[in-house]
Amino acid sequence: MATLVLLRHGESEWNVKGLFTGWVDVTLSPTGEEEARRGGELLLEAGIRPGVVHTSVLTRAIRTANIALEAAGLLWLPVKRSWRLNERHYGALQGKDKAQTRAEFGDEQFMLWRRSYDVPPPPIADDDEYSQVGDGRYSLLPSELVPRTECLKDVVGRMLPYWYDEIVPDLAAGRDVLVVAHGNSLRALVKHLEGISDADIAGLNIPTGIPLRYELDADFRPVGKGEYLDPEAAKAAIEAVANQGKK
Ligand code: DG2
Repeated sequence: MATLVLLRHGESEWNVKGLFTGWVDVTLSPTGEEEARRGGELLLEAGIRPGVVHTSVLTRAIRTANIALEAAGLLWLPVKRSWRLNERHYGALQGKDKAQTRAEFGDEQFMLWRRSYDVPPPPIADDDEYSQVGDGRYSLLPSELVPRTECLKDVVGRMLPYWYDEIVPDLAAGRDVLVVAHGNSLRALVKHLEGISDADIAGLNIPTGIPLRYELDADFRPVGKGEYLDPEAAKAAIEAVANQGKK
């Protein structure tokens, strides 16, 4: 049986400001750094010893992994990074205030953009200050493959090849795996793992900095639901994510 741990990065500077972030590369807030440390301590306390770590190519996930691994005494672990674990690209909403967007477009449209499975926000213009076209970290991706917007279905589509081609082989090699990523890229992975329907995934929110543990069977399917290593803290934090944009 293999152990898989999913960790959303600690609170980012734009999470604090209530801005849609997506592929914009913001760093952790001081609280986020503390959450990352606590995340590492929770791994240690639970006796979880991953053999390999996977992160997105965004600073908030990379720094969370580093801080958590240091706290767990595992800074030496091999780490693999991929844009396929990046946050969902939030299109033209990137850099916009969530509460203002909700007030301007109404609750229904706001929640469609944020949580529907297949409605992407409007695409971002290539010359927008928050566009990723020309960002050197995606230089191996043809420009037309750099997303201008994504819905969760798009994230499932670009994340799953990474799950099958990079993460499952690590699990198959007998290593426990830690994945440090984002609210929506992890929602996409949890949807796949737990077989959550397109409609029900709207109700799933992932808190920052609290490790979510799965025990997997021989086919790399969870034997039960994911368990947060600090269930009480997770409950409150999930509520806070669900309520973002309500001011
Ligand atoms: C948040 C998620 O992503 O926002 O892009 O704003 O996990 O990288 O902080 P993260 C963003 P919501 O979909 O929860 O509004």
